[in-house]
Amino acid sequence: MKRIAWIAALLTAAALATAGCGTDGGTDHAQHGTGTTKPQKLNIEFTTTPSPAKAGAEAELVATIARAGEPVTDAKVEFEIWQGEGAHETLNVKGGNDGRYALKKTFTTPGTYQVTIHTTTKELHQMPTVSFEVVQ
Ligand SMILES: [Cu+2]
Repeated sequence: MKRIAWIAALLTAAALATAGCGTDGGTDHAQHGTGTTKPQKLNIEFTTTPSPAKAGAEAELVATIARAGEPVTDAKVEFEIWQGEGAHETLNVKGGNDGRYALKKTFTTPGTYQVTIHTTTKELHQMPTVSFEVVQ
């Protein structure tokens, strides 16, 4: 019973996460009917180079995406970036080689930023939010 409730909560969270995403409804939840089992959760890691990023200098923001230890090369990735109560900026992220998705960006204001990594694969959508620092 407890387990079922947990799974239901997960499914609800997944549905909410998808609904809450700013993408154009293009999230493909089609059943592929290939007899494959449940989509496997992605492992999404975020780093900046340099870390911490420096205000006024170009930084590289990198998401590394894997599934069951294998790089995911065909995900659609967007970084939604904001600081405090500031405006959110959503940027398409190119890449995918070796599961590495990166973009270069220059931040002018130091401080703590949030980034939501909107990640869409054929099977699922995951959007973890992490914070990173920009220093003077
Ligand atoms: Cu999303």
